[in-house]
Amino acid sequence: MGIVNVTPDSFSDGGRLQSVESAVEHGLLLAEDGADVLDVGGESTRPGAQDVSVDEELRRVIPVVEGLSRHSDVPISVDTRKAVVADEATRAGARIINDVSALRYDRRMVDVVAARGTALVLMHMKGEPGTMQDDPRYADVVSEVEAFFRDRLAVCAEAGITDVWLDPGIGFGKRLEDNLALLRNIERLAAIGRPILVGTSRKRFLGAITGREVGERLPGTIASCLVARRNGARMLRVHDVRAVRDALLVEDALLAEAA
Ligand code: HH2
Repeated sequence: MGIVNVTPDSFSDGGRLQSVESAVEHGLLLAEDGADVLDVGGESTRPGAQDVSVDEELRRVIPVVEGLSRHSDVPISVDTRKAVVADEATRAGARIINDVSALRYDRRMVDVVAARGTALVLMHMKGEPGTMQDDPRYADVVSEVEAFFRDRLAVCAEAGITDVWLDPGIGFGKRLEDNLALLRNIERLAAIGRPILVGTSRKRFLGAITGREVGERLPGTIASCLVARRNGARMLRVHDVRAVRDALLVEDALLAEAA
């Protein structure tokens, strides 16, 4: 899954069309690099991030989804917590809703996903983006995330939503040890019976391990993606599709050789 971020500063007055074009262009490059899904997001959910209004998010996201679906057959996912954005995005061509709140932020989201028949990503997050990194604590993080998924899947089942992916939400209300425990135990989460998506790309826990700033976390990203896949992840949400894909292909070749 290649990340197409539609960032606020690229939407300052006058630069809008150019920004849509560059986001679409970036997405098409990720598709060329081998992305199987393009994840378009107009709201940063980084720790401490502020909420974005519905209108602003629509303004950022919809033209990019339209542009990508016009120029590419690669399935488009929309990273949003808002039902209106999800609804408009699916009309514009999106086929997957990636809701980092797992249907908890906007109570109309469940109806939109059910009515539009899209696939859904349920991501675990403890707290809200604004405050989630303020001293998160777990008795047993893997069991808590597992229980959370079972609860959210029950909501989906009741609404008739069946095409569901699960994502442990690396960095979303998690300490370093929580992120590591989840990545080590993906198989336990996969045993629930749904495919697992994992997003480690350039995240802070990689900086905590390596001491590297965000722009220098590709090696850490690659290492974490290889391990996540070996532990059972079926999809990896990354900025650097080409580099991660190369690493996966080399690992494939080496493991095939050894077999
Ligand atoms: N991480 C971010 C955003 N959306 N969605 C899923 N399913 N899993 C993730 O791990 C995930 C996600 C990270 O936050 P953001 O601030 O949007 O940064 P970026 O999109 O550049 O990764």
